[in-house]
Amino acid sequence: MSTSLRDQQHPLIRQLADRIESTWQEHLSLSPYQIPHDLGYVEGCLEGERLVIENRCHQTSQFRKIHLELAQVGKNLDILHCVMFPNPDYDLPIFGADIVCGRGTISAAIVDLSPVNRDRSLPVSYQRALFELPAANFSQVRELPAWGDIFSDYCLFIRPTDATEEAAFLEYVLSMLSIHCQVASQTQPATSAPEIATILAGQKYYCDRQQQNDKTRRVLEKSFGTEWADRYMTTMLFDYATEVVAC
Ligand code: BLA
Repeated sequence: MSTSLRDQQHPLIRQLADRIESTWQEHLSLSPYQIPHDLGYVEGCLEGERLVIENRCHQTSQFRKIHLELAQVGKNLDILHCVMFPNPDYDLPIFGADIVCGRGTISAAIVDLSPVNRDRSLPVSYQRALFELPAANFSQVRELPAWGDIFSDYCLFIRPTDATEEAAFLEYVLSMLSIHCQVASQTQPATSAPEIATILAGQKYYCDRQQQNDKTRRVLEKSFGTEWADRYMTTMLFDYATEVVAC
């Protein structure tokens, strides 16, 4: 993927994309992940709005799919989307982040480590590290939508109001990501079939909920139509495993 799209995007998106990738490179041993052949770089245009999407994916022994997507709609809407799907035999939360920027202003900036185990709580190793993070104050905290019951107590969902808040959001995302990469690297796979079945079900629930985000769906439908948008949301953004696949 060329870096041209991110160079045209809001500086927070550009900086976060660069630093997410360098954090992955620092902590993880990345292997290529095969993106469906027609979904790596996508351009669509319906109703006069040109939508460009660039996807980068990797995998590691702990993660089935590590996905960074940058998208731009016309000149007015910039999007960063990032999700790390653990392999279903690892009891790890799902890291997710989304930034939506309309006409130069960020309306939504969200990041979370979302638990998928039976009681939907983060493992103690995460809680201990996250608890230590310096609390940042944001003046506009947004309310989660109804489908947002997947998010943890550490979820940050804000509308940053100035450059200081943008920088604080960036640092929070990177701290969370770095904790995640470090804990994940030290985690052993689960062995019992019931444990793995619970993780698979938790990951499916996460994806089902995310697929209910009508705001994402509408942007994709406007440029690509209903069928394509549905395929994209279920196979590229929030696809889930149904069994453990050996690497
Ligand atoms: C909101 N996501 C949005 C919005 C748009 C998109 C236009 C509305 C912005 C606003 O309310 O201010 C669009 N997001 C996209 C598109 C893509 C995308 C088109 O990623 C990809 C092509 N969304 C995620 C992930 C999370 C997430 C990983 O993809 C969280 C970890 C959350 N996005 C999320 C939430 C909202 C949102 C919670 C607010 C939804 C609402 O208020 O109804």
